[in-house]
Amino acid sequence: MLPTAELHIHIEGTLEPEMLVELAARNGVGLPTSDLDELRAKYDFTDLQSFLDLYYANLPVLRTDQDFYDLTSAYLARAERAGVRRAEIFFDPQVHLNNDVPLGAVFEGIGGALRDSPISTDLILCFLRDLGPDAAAETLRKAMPYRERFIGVGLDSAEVGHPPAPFAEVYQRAAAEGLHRVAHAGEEGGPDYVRDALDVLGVERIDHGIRAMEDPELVARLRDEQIPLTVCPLSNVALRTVDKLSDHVLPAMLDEGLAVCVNSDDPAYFGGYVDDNFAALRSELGITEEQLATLARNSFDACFVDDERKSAWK
Ligand code: ES4
Ligand code: ZN
Repeated sequence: MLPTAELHIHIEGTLEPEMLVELAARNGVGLPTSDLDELRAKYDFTDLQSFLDLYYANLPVLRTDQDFYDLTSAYLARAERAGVRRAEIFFDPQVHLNNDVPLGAVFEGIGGALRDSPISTDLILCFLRDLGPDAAAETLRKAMPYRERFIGVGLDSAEVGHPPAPFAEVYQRAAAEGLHRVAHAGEEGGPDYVRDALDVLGVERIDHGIRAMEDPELVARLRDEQIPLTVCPLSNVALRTVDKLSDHVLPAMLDEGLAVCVNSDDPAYFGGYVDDNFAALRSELGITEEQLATLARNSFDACFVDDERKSAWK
């Protein structure tokens, strides 16, 4: 098993149908069906929005500390088997607040599971870009009583039509609080989204970034500045950002000397965890052992920890 860091994982995207049904029953939340095959049949997407519609529709089953604990523990147990030594985990507080779940339950539940795991972990709070910058600022304000429980902020949800620039002020506030900054960019959006995430939001890593490859000048910059890109190959296929894995730009990104690493994004929805992503890269893209070693090294280099801790994993 290749030891790796996982830096692009939405904890809500690890909700497997089995746990969805279990939590729905526990909390008396209705589902359109409890049949696992029928639920799995819905996991067939045409684009990012078609996935987000199902992802958000499933999340009202998460209600209590225990629900968040169980979700997170299940991910961490699976991640351990996948070779994950370090996980920097996204969560979407606005979803839970909108479902009338208090932030305390989210932090207590997820945080408890993190404490009970041997994997090195930290949390990154994501803003839902389609809810706009004012809602993001309000969310950061509400999260400040829990400031010591997360290390950074991110930007996710529907990308096209929701560019980075309007979030400049809330990212500035996050920076002033000593928080790390990342953003999804160049998943469905073009190279401009990646450039603005860097220049306007001051992000330290780009989540996805695959469409940066359409702009040679931007590619040169990403290489020169060694900006980490958290690429999610099975996610890109599932959301039809690429037609098939053999068309993926990951090998070209490696050839360009970009600081890419491999991640699972929403593994319950996209066909597998990070080890499954590595296996698919091997079998369908002919990624070599040497390239796999580079991807793993890049993942540790991109972690938000000091160099001493990194070298213990590498
Ligand atoms: C996401 Cl794949 C993806 N893209 C954007 N936002 C997301 N939230 C959860 N998964
Ligand atoms: Zn993502």
